[in-house]
Amino acid sequence: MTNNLGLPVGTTLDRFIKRNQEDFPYASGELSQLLRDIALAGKILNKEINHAGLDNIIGDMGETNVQGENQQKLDVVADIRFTRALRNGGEVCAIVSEENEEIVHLNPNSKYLVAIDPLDGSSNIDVNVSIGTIFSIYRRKSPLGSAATVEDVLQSGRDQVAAGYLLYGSSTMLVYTTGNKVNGFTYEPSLGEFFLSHRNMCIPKDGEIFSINEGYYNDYEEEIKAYVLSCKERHYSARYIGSLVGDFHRNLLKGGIYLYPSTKKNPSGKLRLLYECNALAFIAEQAGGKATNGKQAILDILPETFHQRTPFLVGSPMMVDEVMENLKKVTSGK
Ligand code: AHM
Ligand code: MG
Repeated sequence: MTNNLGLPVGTTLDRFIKRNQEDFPYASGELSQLLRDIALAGKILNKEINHAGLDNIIGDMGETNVQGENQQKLDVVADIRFTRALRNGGEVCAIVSEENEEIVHLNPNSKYLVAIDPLDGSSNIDVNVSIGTIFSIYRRKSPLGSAATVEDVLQSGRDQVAAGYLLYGSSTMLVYTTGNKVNGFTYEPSLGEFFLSHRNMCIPKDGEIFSINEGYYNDYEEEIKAYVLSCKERHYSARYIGSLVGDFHRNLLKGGIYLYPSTKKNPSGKLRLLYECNALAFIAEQAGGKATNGKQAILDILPETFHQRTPFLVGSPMMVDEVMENLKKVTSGK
């Protein structure tokens, strides 16, 4: 029995990746293996997150437990899990991560590079609220056999060959794109498999949800304040988990906009271009949405530094367009 994509019902992630690989005649299978390695690390991390309260991995780095052992913060544990899976998998020449200052060099003979936020939503880790992993995959520019370079890392989001996220929520999901639609897979823990559950995800063109930290309202630019007020006038729903992956995923399914704009204190916002925004912008565009820093598409920004931050507005295209119109009017003095 097959579904309307011609795929067997109950398609596992492995089968889906394999089928997709066959659609690209020149693919050599390395990207497929790399996606499997990320999924594997996600399964391991999912197990640890589920046990976090019991396993003594909640808390600040530097604390010791009653046995005098160092407690590891879950986001550091996550970084270790993904790095180990990608090192063992052998398909990645280097990783850049929100958790490390510098490039972590892996297999110099591999052609792919990964940028990752291993566990996003720090403030929610210790309180049992949804958190996520965000990743981008790039093809290196430097020759095979050498160490990855800064230029390999500082590519624009348009150069991503794949991107995705894991959401550790009421169920665990993997959502990814290789630049040809967005598909979502739900984890079935007793079988240890991700199954295709959300085919060809498309964001509604318009929505009635706005996600922004209103605690910083007084620090936002006037046009952002005006937009927030107009959402309230229209009785839109305010939904803000404070976990980017969770907020993004909800808006992707239901239609909405997520905003982390510049503030007086942080003119570049908070979110990181390489580890958070590029991947979600790629997914948003593939799903029919938009992502901008208020001036240009996120994917067109040429990064200058690894840990660069950017204002981030992402979601349903009509909602993003509306904010952009307001911003343009102010810039042009109308
Ligand atoms: P993190 O990478 O330190 O976890 O920070 C990113 C998180 C996002 O998941 C979330 O949307 C945002 O920070 C929340 O920030 P704030 O508490 O300033 O609203
Ligand atoms: Mg983060």
